[in-house]
Amino acid sequence: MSYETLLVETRGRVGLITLNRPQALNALNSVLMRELDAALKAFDADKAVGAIVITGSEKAFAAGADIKEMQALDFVDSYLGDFLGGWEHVAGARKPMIAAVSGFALGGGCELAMMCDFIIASETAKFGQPEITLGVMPGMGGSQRLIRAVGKAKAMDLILTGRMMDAAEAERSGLVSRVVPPEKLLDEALGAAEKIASFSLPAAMMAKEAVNRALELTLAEGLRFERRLFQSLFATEDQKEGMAAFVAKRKADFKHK
Ligand code: CO8
Repeated sequence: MSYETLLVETRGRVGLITLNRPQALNALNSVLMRELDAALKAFDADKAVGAIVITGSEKAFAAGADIKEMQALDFVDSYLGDFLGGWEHVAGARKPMIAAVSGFALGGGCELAMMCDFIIASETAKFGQPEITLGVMPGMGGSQRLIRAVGKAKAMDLILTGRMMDAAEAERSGLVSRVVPPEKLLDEALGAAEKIASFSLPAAMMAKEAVNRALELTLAEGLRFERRLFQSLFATEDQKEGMAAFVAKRKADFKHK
């Protein structure tokens, strides 16, 4: 399938999606949202893919929602059409998903990066929620996911002032897991994704599910949920293989990759 706003390919067992609207710094319009949803669904369904990387260009991961597209929207159209509602499907991708961020990740771009399971940033990355400067506020999860990632003080600072934070501050704040030089970004993200894809896919997907549930459940319910998933993995051949390989001092060869 070919896309108008994305480049989609596989590298080994990694599905790589490159946002590709260079003329608009990868601003997220409705075509891109639909295409990203379709590409993620295709990777989720593809047994040859064990993890996904989403990236942009060197200058911009994505400079936010497409301001030119949404400028003329009114409330009734926005409400009846559930404007931005489709992004929940993007966030719902089931396989592990890494954002590789270089340059601007602003507004919806920062929110898209936060929909991924973790963010690897280049030293040039700049994160922000500048919606306030446009007379609006975050609408794709920024007010909910940013506070969970960086805490209330930093989230309020970014959302209320609209300022950008650089990669070093983002790493200090816990928004990104690694910062690397720009020329190493894609290799670093692909390497991490390939590593994840070499493990048992049911284990990786359940681990992702459990970590994400931690944001929504009480500790007691989260621990119970985790334990049930953990116990269920003992029904897989990959648990037998992983533990047998450890005991035999050899590399595990997981069946459900
Ligand atoms: N929407 C549409 N077009 C954009 C956007 C955008 N968000 N960002 C940049 N562009 C376009 C510019 O209009 C310009 O096009 P043209 O050449 O036709 O004028 C081109 O991309 C290049 O941009 P600049 O010339 O501005 O490049 P600079 O290097 O000078 O500046 C900046 C880069 C600082 C990133 C600047 O472009 C900028 O401030 N962009 C807007 C950032 C912003 O406010 N983002 C938040 C948008 S609101 C939002 O995301 C709401 C989230 C809630 C829902 C999300 C749903 C998807």
